[in-house]
Amino acid sequence: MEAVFSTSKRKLLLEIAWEVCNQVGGIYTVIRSKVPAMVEKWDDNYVALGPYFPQRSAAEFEPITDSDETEIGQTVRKMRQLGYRVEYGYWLVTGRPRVVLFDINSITVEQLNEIKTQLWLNYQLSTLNIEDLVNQTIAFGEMVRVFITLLADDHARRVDFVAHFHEWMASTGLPDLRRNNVKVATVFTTHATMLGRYLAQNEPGFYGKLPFFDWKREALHYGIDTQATIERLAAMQAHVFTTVSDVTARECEVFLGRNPDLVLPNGLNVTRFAAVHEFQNLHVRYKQKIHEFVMGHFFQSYSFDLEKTLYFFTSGRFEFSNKGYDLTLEALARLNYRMREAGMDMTVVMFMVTKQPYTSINPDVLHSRALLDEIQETCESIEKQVGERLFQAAASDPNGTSLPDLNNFVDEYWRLRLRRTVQSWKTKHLPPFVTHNLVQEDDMTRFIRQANLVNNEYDRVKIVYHPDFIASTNPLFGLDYSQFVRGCHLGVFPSYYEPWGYTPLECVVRGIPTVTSDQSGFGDFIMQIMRDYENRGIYVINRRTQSFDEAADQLADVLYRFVRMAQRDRIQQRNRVESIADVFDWSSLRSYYDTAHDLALKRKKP
Ligand code: U2F
Ligand code: UDP
Ligand code: G6P
Repeated sequence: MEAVFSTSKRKLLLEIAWEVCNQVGGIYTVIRSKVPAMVEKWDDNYVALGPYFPQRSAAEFEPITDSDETEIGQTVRKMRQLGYRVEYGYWLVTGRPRVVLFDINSITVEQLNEIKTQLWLNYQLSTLNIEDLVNQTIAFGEMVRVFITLLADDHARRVDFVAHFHEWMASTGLPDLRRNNVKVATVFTTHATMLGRYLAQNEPGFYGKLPFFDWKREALHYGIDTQATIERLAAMQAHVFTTVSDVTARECEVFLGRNPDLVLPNGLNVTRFAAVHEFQNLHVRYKQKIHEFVMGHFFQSYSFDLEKTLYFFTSGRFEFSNKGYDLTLEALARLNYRMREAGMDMTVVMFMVTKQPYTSINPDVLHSRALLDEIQETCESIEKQVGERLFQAAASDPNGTSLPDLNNFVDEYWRLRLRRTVQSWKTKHLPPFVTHNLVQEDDMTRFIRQANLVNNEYDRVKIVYHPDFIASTNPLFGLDYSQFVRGCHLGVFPSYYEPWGYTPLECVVRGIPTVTSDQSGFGDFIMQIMRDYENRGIYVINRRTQSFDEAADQLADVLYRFVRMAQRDRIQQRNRVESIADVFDWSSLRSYYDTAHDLALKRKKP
């Protein structure tokens, strides 16, 4: 018998995801940030597979044009000869791995129908009335299957292949790879369960009911039978099945019929500064930018002391209760009450950053910002004029005893211009709590109104709901998301449903303290590996055993303690947060992936 999987053979890893060269959500962050650590171990034997969308891929893909005699190059040619459109090249991200991208339009409607028929006959996978995205993923899954089959048929004698599939969207071809006994060891990672995401959002008391859900009935009820079945088939058929946290592992048994073999926590490509204080300097620099926004947004109505202002934020997709936006607003209303009762002179500005349909940025918000910029320019001109004239006056003063009256150095023109601009800027209206014109009212605006967090002058907690992700091209902040995070004081993410949750982790590696929850994969992980996490600026809200009301109180307590900290303590806390960044570097966390790949190879062995 031929020894197909032997320890002495070269190993080659294929990592397959819908989000390779195609950013949709957090999975892109997983794959992309992990590349450098993967390439460090696998070198040329690491190849990513993804879909090809010319517009989106263009910016991060460079084709290989030379003749390429590697196994991958040969297989790409073979697929092209069979009539498939396949792109082959480098993914232009740190680590620069090779990628193969499949143009799903090369699958004809007839072919797609035939694939669906086979999926039904072999696996009772129904694909009636599916949305177009599912059609696309079936075409993608088929091309991945053909590619891996050709690759393994031709080269498995000399190379051990491991194929690591992420999410159902990459995995429609996985069951056939097993069925046809293709010589490849398979790993499937789910980053959430389709059913968990839907049910957590729609079923009150989701976690209590978890063991009792009938997956099929719920899948049909929510119209996600196809997706849920693909997910289930992939989980059952893979040699090794994994997920990203113990929290999600609990759902897998109920919804996918298999307990994960391993949990693979998510990391980041952490780059720390040689000088420790550098990230503190960046905090001040970007905070200044946020100050500018806040002056433009609020000071036309009333002002407050920016030296005594703290910036909190939350961010993520618009899953109102899953992401804990409801809890956050409730806790802020309580914080506002307590701060007012205590007569505090601190101000908290809370940014709610998410994505909702809008028609434009609110023109008043833009206009106010523009006027503030004009005031700033006028002040700079006055400063320059006064400076030059003072210098001349000082140099020509025979005695040099008295400081001249600076008012005399400013032209009438500038005086008037400054007065006019400031006057036309001031308004009696309250500063709006949403920066954009939304297409319609949503749960966020309703809750803000209901909690009466409408930016009254006497409120100590102000709200800025920014229904778009932050990008440096956005005129309101002029910061990219990562700079914005650095400029803030605290990230608030008390999620109810969150398989992992990158946003609190992204705070930690930038030295910004953060709130998370024990129902999020990240929060659960931190509680397992660290005892003094709270002392290090990671606050975990108990959403497992507490009611909404109790959790809101706990969060309000955390926030209230935070606003009473002295600046010195905040600075030290940021140092402590940042010092744990390395724990989440992929160079430490890759080992979980290594274990999964080794286990898959072991199980595949004849
Ligand atoms: C998880 O985050 P995701 O990036 O998967 O979250 P989304 O991008 O919103 O995708 C959610 C699911 O929706 C499906 C697909 C995704 O897994 O099943 N989907 C879709 O139906 N249509 C699309 O166009 C795109 C996706 C998780 F929620 C986080 O907590 C983790 O941090 C993250 C990384 O592990 O994975
Ligand atoms: N994010 C962003 N710009 C923003 C807000 C969020 O790029 O203005 C990113 C954030 O950096 C994170 C991702 O969106 O990487 C959200 O990932 P998370 O794991 O928290 O949730 P998911 O969307 O995957 O459920
Ligand atoms: C950093 C800087 C300090 C600055 C402080 C502001 O630590 O190095 O110079 O005073 O940030 O901290 P705060 O929490 O008030 O934004």
